[in-house]
Amino acid sequence: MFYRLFHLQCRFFIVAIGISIACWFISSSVLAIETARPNVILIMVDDLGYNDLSGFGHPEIKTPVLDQLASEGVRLTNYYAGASVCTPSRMALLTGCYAVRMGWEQGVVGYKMGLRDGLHPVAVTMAEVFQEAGYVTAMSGKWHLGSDPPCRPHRQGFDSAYYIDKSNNQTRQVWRDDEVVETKFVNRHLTEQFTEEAVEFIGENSRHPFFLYLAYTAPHFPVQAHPDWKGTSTFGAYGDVVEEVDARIGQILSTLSVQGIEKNTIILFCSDNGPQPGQAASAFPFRGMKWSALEGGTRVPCIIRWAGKIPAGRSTEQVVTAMDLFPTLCDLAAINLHDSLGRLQQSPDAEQSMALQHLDGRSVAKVFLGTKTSLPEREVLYWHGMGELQAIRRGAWKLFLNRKATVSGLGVDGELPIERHEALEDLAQGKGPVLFNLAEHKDELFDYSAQRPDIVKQLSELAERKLDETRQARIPLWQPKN
Ligand SMILES: [Ca+2]
Repeated sequence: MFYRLFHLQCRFFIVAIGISIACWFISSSVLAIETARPNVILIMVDDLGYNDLSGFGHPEIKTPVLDQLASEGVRLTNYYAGASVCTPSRMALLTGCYAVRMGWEQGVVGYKMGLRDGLHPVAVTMAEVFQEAGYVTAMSGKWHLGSDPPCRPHRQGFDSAYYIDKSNNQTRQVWRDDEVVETKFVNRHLTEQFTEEAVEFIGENSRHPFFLYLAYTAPHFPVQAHPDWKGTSTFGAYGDVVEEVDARIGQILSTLSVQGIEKNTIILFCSDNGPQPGQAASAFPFRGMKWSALEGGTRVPCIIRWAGKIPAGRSTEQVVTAMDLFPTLCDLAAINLHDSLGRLQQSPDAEQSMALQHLDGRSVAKVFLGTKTSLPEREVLYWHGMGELQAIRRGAWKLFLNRKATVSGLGVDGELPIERHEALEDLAQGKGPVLFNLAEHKDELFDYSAQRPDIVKQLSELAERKLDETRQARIPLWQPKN
């Protein structure tokens, strides 16, 4: 009897130790995952052109912080914003889908789109996926994806949001979640304010994985320099504003350093579309500006740094789009996006009749990590800001379905040498589609359509097929019922 009792006690003791050890293993491995998960800071500026950073070739504007960031990570020379204007570009960035899949037809919130229209709450955003994965999520900056309560950022996956709901030329209000906290912001102070908010958020969350979307309104018009930067650049107010953004990003990086988390934080910098016509911004050597399907409309600077993980000092010509960032950042953070999307779309809020979110983006994590130099070719679709699909790219080939769209470079043409003006006139006089080779001619002025009818046919068919596909699977634009 005594022996049996002793034996049972021993067994109980051994099981208890076993459970304790197992618990220790589980908790320590959870802790290991917790500390290993990288923070993500996604910085997007507004209307900055391809040529507007010194590291991307600007002769006067000085952006030492971003140039240094690029030297510590990867500089992307074939990065495309999700669309040529603000609202659809932000839809694409945050959902991983072409904006037409989100019901976008044309324009931006408050211009060609209703003031109360926006990204439908059933759309799953990058912020929702990071939030579900246990990240603390926040945004600071410009939203422009809907102003009505269901569309606001803190209902689209951000735990907290400090933002202006439209462009800085469309509103004077600054919001914190559902409250207006400033009724007449001073435009020249916005970059400072959004930075201060971001710095505070990083300081408060440095011991927990976080996802921060810092969407500066600069250098979108009206271009007004902060008093501390006024006259500091040699490129007028536009140069002052871009140089301030660069310095403010320096403050973000210093904060990471002070908190000791610079190695565990992925920083991604990009612009939302090309230069606004009439501003001092430049997309050189590309033609086309904001709204346009020419390269300058969506080819913008992009830089990613993840110290110690992404090999430094590289430049890639791999075609990467804003839609790729959602799956790529999830991949880098070891989040299973497929599973997360499945769970989030089945939430009680989702309206069953709506299409499942089909991502147009793909992960390019291996290119960033340096384990692959390139990925299989795939197409890029170019919509005009007024909603028409105008062009398609695959490899170096870019086909404009209608040559009229290629003629106006919106101001950049003035920078072209005189012989290129003749090329532009020839282009205007031709008929049918236009085929460019971006590897040969960055300025989209030499037409190969007569020489390569095979490529014209292939790309025309591909464009038609992709257009049909994106129109079939769509979540409607959110619009108020009354
Ligand atoms: Ca913009």
